[in-house]
Amino acid sequence: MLIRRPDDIPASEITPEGVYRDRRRFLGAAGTLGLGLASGLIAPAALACAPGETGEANGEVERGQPALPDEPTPYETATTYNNFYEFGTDKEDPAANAGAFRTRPWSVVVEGLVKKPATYTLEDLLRGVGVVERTYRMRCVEAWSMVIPWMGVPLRDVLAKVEPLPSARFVEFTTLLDPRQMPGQRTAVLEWPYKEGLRLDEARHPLTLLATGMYGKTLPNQNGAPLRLVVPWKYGFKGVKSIVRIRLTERQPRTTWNDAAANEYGFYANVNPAVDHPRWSQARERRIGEFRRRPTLPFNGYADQVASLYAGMDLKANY
Ligand SMILES: Nc1nc2c(c(=O)[nH]1)N[C@H]1C(S)=C(S)[C@@H](COP(=O)(O)O)O[C@H]1N2
Ligand SMILES: [Mo]
Repeated sequence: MLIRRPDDIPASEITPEGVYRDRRRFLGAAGTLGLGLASGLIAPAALACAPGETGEANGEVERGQPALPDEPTPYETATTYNNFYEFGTDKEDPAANAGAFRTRPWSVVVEGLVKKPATYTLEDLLRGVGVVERTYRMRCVEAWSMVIPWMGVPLRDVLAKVEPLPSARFVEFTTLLDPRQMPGQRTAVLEWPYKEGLRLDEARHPLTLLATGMYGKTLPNQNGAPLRLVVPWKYGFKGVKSIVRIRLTERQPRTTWNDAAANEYGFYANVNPAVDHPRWSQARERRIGEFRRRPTLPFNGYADQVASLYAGMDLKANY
């Protein structure tokens, strides 16, 4: 299958040169803490005091290890290490191939079980909806993670505008289909267009965003411009990019990765260290830019906010 095993990814790719440089700068600023930080020997309190730290711990669960900080991933890394198969399957392909992608004008078809179905211009769809900034941990199914400061609108506010009917239970999202602009769509690496879906209550959760920017700037093409889904407690593949269609349905929609390999990529895709991918463990992750692996947290560390959505569900069966 196409999503690569973590072990297939060489260290040089996991930690691009720019990140090495950035990390050295950080360690330099931390002074004599540098050695302890790298080897994991220093106490959480010392970490929280390191320059540039937010002090927010990641909720480290393993005994005897310090909580690790959630530093925003360097912008350069977050925009050059991407999964966006429409522009190629290598991590550097989207940055290399999406530069000329046209994201204006852009429209989004809203259809299905809604009171106000229409083809909305992007501007109309977002008009009157307040933009928020939220820094989220993002966990890819390939067992790496980043921390991204997003800008966008809560999906629930957009849904409130189009008014789902009482019979609506799911939301389906579809990426643009345009092989002339998206070279990856000229090969059958996935079934195009890319589709994803959420249960309506997941879609209406306040953490769920439609992102239009990151790091205080307009969303780069390789990150899913002009509009992409962000669901921080789920694996990254749920975060469908360059959305042109939002459909409210009664039945659970099909999704691209589930169609490609149902035993590997479930519809729910909640980050779950207790449910391994059939070909690798999901218990730990490599935060891009770091060397040691971190433990992966249930729901990517957002359990206190989202676990109640799944009360009574068997999350091993519904992976
Ligand atoms: N249309 C589309 N959306 C997509 C993908 C893709 O290949 N095509 N890849 C997904 C995966 S696997 C991940 S991890 C995230 C990566 O988002 P980022 O490049 O902004 O980090 O996008 C997701 N959304
Ligand atoms: Mo991913």
